[in-house]
Amino acid sequence: MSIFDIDKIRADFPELSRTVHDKPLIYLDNAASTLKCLPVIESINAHYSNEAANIHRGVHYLSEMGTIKYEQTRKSLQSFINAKQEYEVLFTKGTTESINLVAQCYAREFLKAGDEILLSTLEHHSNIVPWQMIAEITGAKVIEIPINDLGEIDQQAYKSLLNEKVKIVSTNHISNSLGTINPIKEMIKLAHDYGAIYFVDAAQSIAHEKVDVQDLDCDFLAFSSHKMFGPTGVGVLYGKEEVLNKMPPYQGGGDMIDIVSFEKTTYNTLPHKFEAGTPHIAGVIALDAAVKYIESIGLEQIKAWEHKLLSYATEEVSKIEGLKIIGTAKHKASVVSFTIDGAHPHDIGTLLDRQGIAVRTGHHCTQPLMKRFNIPATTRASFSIYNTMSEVDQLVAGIIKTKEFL
Ligand code: 7TS
Repeated sequence: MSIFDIDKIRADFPELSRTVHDKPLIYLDNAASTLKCLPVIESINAHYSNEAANIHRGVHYLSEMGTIKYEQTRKSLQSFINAKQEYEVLFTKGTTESINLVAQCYAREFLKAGDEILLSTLEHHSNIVPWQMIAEITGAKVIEIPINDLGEIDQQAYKSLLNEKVKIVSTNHISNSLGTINPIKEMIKLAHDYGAIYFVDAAQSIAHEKVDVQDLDCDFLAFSSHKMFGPTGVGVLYGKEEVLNKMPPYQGGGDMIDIVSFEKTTYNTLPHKFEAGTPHIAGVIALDAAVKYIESIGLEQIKAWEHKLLSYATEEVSKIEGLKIIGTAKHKASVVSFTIDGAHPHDIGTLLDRQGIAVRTGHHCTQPLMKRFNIPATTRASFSIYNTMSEVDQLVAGIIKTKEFL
């Protein structure tokens, strides 16, 4: 698609034509999960209607065809994130499981008492709690990298926290609550100068920004299919070959073994070593359709459109009296989080919902971040490729109406 054709894109997402409370749906909860495009829906339907069978173990036609398609998604993802090797792309259940896998198989194995793990205030709970669980077991310490009032990671503080005891730095690429785009390439280089490995939580960037793991030089990177128009229950963990090879397996079971005996079991090579049991076959195959869909539009075009939406939404909501945007970083993705004087976000969300507008309200699984801004919650509108300027206008009108009601 050479020209960004919003009508054509909207037609690719059937859910956009439904109503909610008798109003046309305005879906602004894309940071939580995106809607699904037709090629993904058709892929799921085709698999279960005509192609269902287990993979990696049968010699029969359907099993072999399923294996080829499943492995095709790995190839597409390798190229999508520019991984050096296909087997550096592992399938998981989602970003959360990818982080837990690295915490369990890398941190638990290699960290000892006194070692340090740096995480920023911006992190989602899934990029905090797994590390805390491992810190408790190993005696390592989790240390917070602070942010400034704009919601940007304090780079001076980051530099001063780095030392030889730091073994892992883990941050998101883009904050789910505020939309801050973090300068991870520079941060990764600094971590490597001290011999630490860097984990990138790319859950919020994968459908919005070009992610190139070789250019970033990150050691691990994770994302979820459901935030990039793909099915739920599928995620990706990228890891550098040499690091993945050092790690013990995550779960034991079928597919991850080489030879099993009661005396001694040996493990399979990458990527199978980390993929025990029957995976979400239909979901992984449909993820290929999602990757190809994003590529057919192009991340540069996606970014440009979403940036227009962000600028317009920021400008328009800022005019509303008593509304305060939380997160005003210089580099931001299409997320507008806000509070309104005298109105609880839960009430704002409920009243917007009555008008067909889906936003998320709450702490967005970032309680330390809410504490940093001294607020319990925000209302968050997060945009995707199929949103329009007219929907921004309706959001603004909806907020004004809600304010009058409250
Ligand atoms: N990391 C970030 C930055 C996220 O935004 C999320 C989900 C996760 C990790 C966890 O991803 P999962 O697919 O394993 O659940 N974020 C959100 C959100 O902002 N609203 O709902 C889920």
